Amino acid sequence: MNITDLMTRLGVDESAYASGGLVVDTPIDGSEIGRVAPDSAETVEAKIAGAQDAFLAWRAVPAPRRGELVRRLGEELRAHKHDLGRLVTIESGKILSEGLGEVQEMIDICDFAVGLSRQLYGLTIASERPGHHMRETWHPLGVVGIISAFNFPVAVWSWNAALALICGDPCIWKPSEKTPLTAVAVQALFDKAAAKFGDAPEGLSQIVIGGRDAGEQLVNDRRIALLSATGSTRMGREVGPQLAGRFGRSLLELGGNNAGIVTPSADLDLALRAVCFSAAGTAGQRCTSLRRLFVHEKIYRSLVPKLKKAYASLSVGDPLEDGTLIGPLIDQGSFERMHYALDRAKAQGGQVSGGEHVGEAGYYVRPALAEMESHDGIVLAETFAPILYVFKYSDLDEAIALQNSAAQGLSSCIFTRDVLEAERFLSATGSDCGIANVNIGPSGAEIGGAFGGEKETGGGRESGSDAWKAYMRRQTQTINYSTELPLAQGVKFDV
Ligand code: UN1
Repeated sequence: MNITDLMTRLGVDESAYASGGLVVDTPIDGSEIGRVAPDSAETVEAKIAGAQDAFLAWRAVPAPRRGELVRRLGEELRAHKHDLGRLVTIESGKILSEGLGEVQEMIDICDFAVGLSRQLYGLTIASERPGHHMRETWHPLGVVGIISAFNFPVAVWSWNAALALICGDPCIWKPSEKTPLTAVAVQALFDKAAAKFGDAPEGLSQIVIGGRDAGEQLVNDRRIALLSATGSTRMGREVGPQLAGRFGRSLLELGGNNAGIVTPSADLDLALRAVCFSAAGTAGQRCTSLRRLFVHEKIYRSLVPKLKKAYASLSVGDPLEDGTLIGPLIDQGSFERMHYALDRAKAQGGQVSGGEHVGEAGYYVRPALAEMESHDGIVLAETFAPILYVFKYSDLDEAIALQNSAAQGLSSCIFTRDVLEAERFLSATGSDCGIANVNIGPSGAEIGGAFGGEKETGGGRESGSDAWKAYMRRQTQTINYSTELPLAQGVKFDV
């Protein structure tokens, strides 16, 4: 697959992707699309030092001016949406509409961050002491490390980087080794925006190409004030304690095992479409993908056969082609893990339909449904593939309890037209996830809300709402504008 024209239009020099030790393949047909040069420990060190220098300058630039850089980044993304979206599809295998959607998500967070750059509000607080006042001010934090996964190769960077930049923090990004070309292209767009901006310090946003060693270097370096890591719970279990050991801040976006509940009052046609998009779409490779579906016994027999029929009709194939709904899995490892999970589901007594390998080159699969009797074993593991485990339930409380019994707590949803059921699901005793939806699937969140989840999902929040606070340090300030020195809590200390 020739990507030279695409890269040229994105402003990437051939030397950045045509030679180097890391070979990049497209999951579309397994062919080579580029080679990038991995960083060494020395180059990573130099990049961290450069980012730290950039921090000392950038933190003093007024936040609305920092916002101007992010505005320009958003403009570059708008102008190159089609090319970058296509590159996302070629490198990650998601269908073109989703590749473009991912770039739109980047544009959206840039817009959000630009507005935020004129806010970053603190509080003023009443002081108990006469002639005093208190306030809370948010200051830039330091260098932000970003480790991202293959499935959202560019959007997750932008959720972090757009906020970090307006908050006064430089970024160092280690993309997935499976998707470095999109990162190289985004870096070129950032460089273009920075050149138009004028006086952005060198080293404000950089990429590091590498695997585990490069990631660990970021994790262990005290100059990385915040490390935002997206990936498996296994990765988070290593990264979290290492960061905690040096009192570094972490923002973890780890695994999900997202569930949906379909109640008897649900609009079944709507639920069916939402389930297909969220469970089979993106070939089940979103952290928000729907993996477990609880269907009430009264509607099980009308919904599940329809779902099977819809699944059989979903077009699987080249993600660049119009009409394709499901692209390939990222690689052979994913394919093997999917089949391992389906074998385990069958061994647990599950009725499996779908899951077959489709086509020749590339790991294309038909999405699978597994009707399960027991909610245990493989069902409790996150398999990054289009497998939907389906269960029959009779009591809503029982379905919510089963949903919450997964170790992860990212996203969840209920399909119902009964306000009591919807509110019960959203209440303190309902879903225990970071995201809870009514009459939409668990995936496809907008950037305006805080994104992330509880329990083994890691607890981090990125993107909208007040997620920006993770990228700043809070300072409580008390100012005495009197000539007296009254002490708090009535303490007397007369000298
Ligand atoms: C991810 O899968 O890592 O909510 C992120 C969604 C997207 C983001 C997914 N907006 O599905």
